[in-house]
Amino acid sequence: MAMRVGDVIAEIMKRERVKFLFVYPLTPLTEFAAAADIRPIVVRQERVGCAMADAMGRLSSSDDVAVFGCQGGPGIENTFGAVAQAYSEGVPLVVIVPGPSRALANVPPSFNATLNYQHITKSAETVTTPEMIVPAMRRAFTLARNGRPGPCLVEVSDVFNAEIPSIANAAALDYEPTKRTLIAPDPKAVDAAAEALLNAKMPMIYVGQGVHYAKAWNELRQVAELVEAAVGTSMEGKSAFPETHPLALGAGGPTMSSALATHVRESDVVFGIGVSYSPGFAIRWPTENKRFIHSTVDERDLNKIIPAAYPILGDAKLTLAMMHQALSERLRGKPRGLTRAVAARIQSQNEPWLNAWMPYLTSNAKPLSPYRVVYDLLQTVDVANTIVTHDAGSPRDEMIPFWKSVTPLSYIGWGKTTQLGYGLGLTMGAKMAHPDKLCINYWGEAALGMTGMDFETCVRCQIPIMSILSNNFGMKCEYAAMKLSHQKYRTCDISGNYAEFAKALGGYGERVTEPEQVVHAIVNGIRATKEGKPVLLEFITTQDVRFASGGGLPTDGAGTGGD
Ligand SMILES: Cc1ncc(C[n+]2csc(CCOP(=O)(O)OP(=O)(O)O)c2C)c(N)n1
Ligand SMILES: [Mg+2]
Repeated sequence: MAMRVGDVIAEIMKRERVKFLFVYPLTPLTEFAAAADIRPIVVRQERVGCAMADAMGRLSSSDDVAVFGCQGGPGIENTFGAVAQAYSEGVPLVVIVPGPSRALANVPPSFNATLNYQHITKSAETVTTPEMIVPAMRRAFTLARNGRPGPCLVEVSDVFNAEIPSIANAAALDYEPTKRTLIAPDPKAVDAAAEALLNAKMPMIYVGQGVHYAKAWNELRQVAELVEAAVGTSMEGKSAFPETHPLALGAGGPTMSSALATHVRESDVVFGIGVSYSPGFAIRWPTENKRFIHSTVDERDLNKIIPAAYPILGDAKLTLAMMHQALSERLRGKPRGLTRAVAARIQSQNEPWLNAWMPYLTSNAKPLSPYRVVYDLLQTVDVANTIVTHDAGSPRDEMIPFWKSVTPLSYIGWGKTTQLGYGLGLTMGAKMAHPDKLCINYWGEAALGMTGMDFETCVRCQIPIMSILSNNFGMKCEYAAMKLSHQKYRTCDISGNYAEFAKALGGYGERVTEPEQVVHAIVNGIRATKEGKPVLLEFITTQDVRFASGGGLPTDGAGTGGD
């Protein structure tokens, strides 16, 4: 007797605490996983299954790296977008795919995944002999969860069913679960940064996803409260710091609060912790009269966009703990009593801004204001026990400044690349990771068009998420850029009744047109999720394009959101 390659993969998955196989047929892995009591979740398209695995990795801070499997050729071709998204966001993930036969791996038009995935994975390798599988799996899980997390590809050529003579049974399989090991920063670099922070006139802390992966939430709070600096986050870092805290500025992408925008402009020292300072849909940092402390685990982030006056390479938790100590020594363990003034400054910057937005957040207009939907949602759900994500387009820009996260990893932020439809799979993965929490994705109907059919997976596999659809019958953020084609050929319009769609697939659907129905529908939706039904609430919203771009007011000009 000997184990086959597929049996060994399934056994290794179990040892790596993999509970589900997110999968689209046909791959032999589905059968091997089921034989090992790992439940396959069969989705309707690859992007969604991969996004589910992605969410599991994120929400466990990479403790539980999840696996996605699919067919070679069309399956792995169709998975490309999802892996590219995970790579850009720095998300741990292992993708296992059967490859073309060894004989034809380099003969066109065979799709050679190992070659084609080179630029969107941390590692991509082909297993061509049965014995290679164990070290290949060990490498993939190790790389996925260490350093800057990311997706790793294992392409198994025609050896899935081959026996490994040296492994008679599971007891003979020499495989320990891989570990995450941390890189501590240079104490001198931390010391210099602490000095700079304390000498700053208007310091701020800018928090990225690295704080989530390092589970450094407590350390972050301790440092913020000791140095008494305002704290803003990237979209990925959202929920790393309670957004109701007096020192909180909120999260920023294309849109943000006025206080965050003001601090981005005016701070003289910015302590970026667990951030990449990447371009794209992230905050664009001015660099004049500003010095940046840049803490990251990835040396490729340093001096990528902003000049790093104080580079610190290392894990965010260790960095913050050392920073706390360095600050403590200088302050004799006590804050300087600045908190009240800093909090008052933040409040005075946000007050007129929030007052200007309040009529939209509480609007009684028809079609509905999307801000009213977001605001009512925030007032109605148990925020601490809810996991939320936005989608690309206006939903992201409407949600980021106004949703106030209070617990770590309760918001799945993204936007390094912005693939419409990503949010659904993330929320499905979140619900599988946290069945007791309310899991919500907020999206538009163009996003729904990309992945919406996987609402059927929610029904079939009993994944009772709550989808909040802002249906404005068009790609509202694109009209301004597509004027002529729209005028001549109506290129921006979209149609459909998605509450009916949800019902037809067996879920709970409700279409909402009246402002006074909004809360009611949300309450109905929450109840349905508790009864085990996936929910799609379709809010008919305005095409009005007002966004808090760069901390702006609703009157600052229309059509300035990103896409
Ligand atoms: C896969 C993909 N293709 C194209 C885009 C560009 N894009 C961003 S938002 C958007 C339209 C969004 O429309 P909708 O989902 O209805 O949201 P709305 O802005 O109307 O609320 C498009 C085409 C994208 N982000 N992702
Ligand atoms: Mg739309």
